Amino acid sequence: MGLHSTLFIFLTLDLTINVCIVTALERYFCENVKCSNLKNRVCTNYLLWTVTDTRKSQCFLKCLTDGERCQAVFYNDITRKCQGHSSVLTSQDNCLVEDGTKYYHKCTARRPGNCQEILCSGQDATGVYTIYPDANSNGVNVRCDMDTDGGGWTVFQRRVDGSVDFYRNWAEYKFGFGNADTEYWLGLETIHKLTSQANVKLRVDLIAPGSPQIMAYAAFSSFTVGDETSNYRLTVAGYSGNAGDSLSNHSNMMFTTKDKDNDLDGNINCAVYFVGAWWYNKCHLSSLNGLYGGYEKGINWKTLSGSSVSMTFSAMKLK
Ligand SMILES: [Ca+2]
Repeated sequence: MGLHSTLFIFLTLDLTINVCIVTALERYFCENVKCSNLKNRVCTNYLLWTVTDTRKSQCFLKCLTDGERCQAVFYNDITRKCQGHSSVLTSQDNCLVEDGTKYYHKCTARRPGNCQEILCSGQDATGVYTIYPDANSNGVNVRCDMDTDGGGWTVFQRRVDGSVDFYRNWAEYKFGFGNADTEYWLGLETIHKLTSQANVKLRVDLIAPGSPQIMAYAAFSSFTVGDETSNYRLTVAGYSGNAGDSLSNHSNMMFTTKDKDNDLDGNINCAVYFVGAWWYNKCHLSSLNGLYGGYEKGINWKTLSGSSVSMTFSAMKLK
């Protein structure tokens, strides 16, 4: 009788402790709802270990005791399979998970590199966020478009009201200017870093004036901006949309500002002539950093509105 009582007390204590552990562990892990139940993807790059027939709390505990090495886990409530991962997944990663598998990352997991990673962490409201495009750098504020075409878009150029002067020099275009709340240019250095990953897409949203005004977009399935030694050379391809393609014509061009002429026109500096800064060739089909409201030197996207009409809104975004 005495032995049974002792066992009973032990089991009760054990259960109590377990409940406490579960509660505590749950606080360390955030379910990544946007990245749970993804199918047809393979994540072997980051797989640290697999444990079968285990409870979720034990799965979390194993990841925690693995320290910094383990950043995230997949756990399947049905098969009770637990997989530890060395990295928080991004939109660039391929993951293969079974039906019912959920993805959890440490709530303190590494800082987001772009808006897609912010979306993956469960923050799905359009607004200004801090991203860390370079692991060694300080954060930079950007506007994240979480609504358009699946969300997760990192906005790197935005014109809304003409409140920010875009007729700027090389250094300013290199490092960025303006305010992510209103109008800004993120900076060629940061854009270069953000397009250094594989499979980056570009989307350009535009509003042309008129009554009614015309909303249109141009999407490109591939987009990169080279480093400074290439003069931030643009490569863009794979147009779709309804604004017309006013950018593929600029692919392979270098960036030109009023103080650095890299365009193909031997007589003029296109940035000076058109009061902008762009990947001009000789000179342009598009010039979205042109003069706000400018006539013929404005924010042009010629396939939508010709050369004299200036857009009242433009946003360039990538993911
Ligand atoms: Ca020139």
